[in-house]
Amino acid sequence: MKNNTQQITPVKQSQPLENKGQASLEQLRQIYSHPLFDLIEQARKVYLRYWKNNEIQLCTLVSIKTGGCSEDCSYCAQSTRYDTNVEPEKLLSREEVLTVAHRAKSSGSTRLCMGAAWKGVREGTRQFESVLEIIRSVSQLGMEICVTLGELTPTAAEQLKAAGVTTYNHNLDTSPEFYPNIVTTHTFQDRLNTINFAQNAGLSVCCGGILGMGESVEDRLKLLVVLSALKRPPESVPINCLVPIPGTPLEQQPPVDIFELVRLIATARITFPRTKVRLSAGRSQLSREAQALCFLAGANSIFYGNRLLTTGNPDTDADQKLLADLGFTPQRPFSTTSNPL
Ligand code: SAM
Ligand code: DTB
Ligand code: SF4
Repeated sequence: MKNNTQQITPVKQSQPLENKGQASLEQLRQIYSHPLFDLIEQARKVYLRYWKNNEIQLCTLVSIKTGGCSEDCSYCAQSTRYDTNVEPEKLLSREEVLTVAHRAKSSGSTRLCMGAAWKGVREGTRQFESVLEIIRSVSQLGMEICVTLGELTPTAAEQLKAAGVTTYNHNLDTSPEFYPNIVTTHTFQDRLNTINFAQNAGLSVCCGGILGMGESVEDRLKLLVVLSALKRPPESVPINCLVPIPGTPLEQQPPVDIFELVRLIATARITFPRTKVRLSAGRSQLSREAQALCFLAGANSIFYGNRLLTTGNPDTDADQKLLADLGFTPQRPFSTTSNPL
């Protein structure tokens, strides 16, 4: 789809899409294609109506099990299918994770997101029992806990909830149509099944995607359509820009256009008024001004800390300066929208 704004009328609708059921692709196309400043204005109105202004969620990522993954996700540094510079490691110990969690908490982060390079987990295995132990310990710190461990069974989802997990991260990454171009070892439906199991277990879900894998704008909007059709809207939507990993099939992908990123963030904000929209991977490649534009368009969460999973993130010093310069304060843990309507 072209960003042809010529025949498009100015934004009139100042209501978010919620309570009107699932967003249609046509609705999202219309929203997305407004003149950029009209789109941002619309998203800003929705943001101000639902969220405390100038607050941002700070989340720290920790890779608790790095590399050696059986899956062939073509963006991923941790797949065994590609010759990347990531060496497989074993599961971190409870003590190692607690050290990171304490450090994250004292640096102002309110959510610990623990990621594992697994196809999935099931109840009763030694590794899963160890992860549950880690979660039980970290949950004593008063931080929100997010985990991303791949596919779940219904019982594993219930056990995660019982251990203290706040949110399960499982990204759909792109449209159902484009998905087979980037992954062949599992299906889009497999991902949806896990999201369902997580929601059925009472976990909130963090689910988003990656821009810049060769998908079209239509694919990005179709992802939002699918997210809007979930039983409950995601608690957070991470919007990642591809970090091209040498050795993967996507290593040569060009960077995402900043205005396409801003448009998608604004469209997500309008589609999901009560959802945290996270400006996720790829922030190191964005200027301070570009990031400010993303926040103006409705992003209200970031990964905070020098590392993502296997790649870099802006230094905490640089982020603290950016947030201070913008007049932002960190959101408290377990915050939801300021407007319960
Ligand atoms: N194995 C689990 C899974 O696939 O759900 C959890 C870890 S996986 C690395 C979590 C998410 O990180 C992916 O779904 C993808 O959205 C994101 N991700 C991974 N590599 C990325 C990259 N190179 N650039 C941007 N996002 C990436
Ligand atoms: C998400 O949406 N992005 C994070 C987190 N959820 C797990 C992961 C980003 C990974 C970026 C590439 C890397 O560091 O390996
Ligand atoms: Fe990477 Fe997760 Fe895919 Fe494994 S399942 S290759 S860790 S994105």
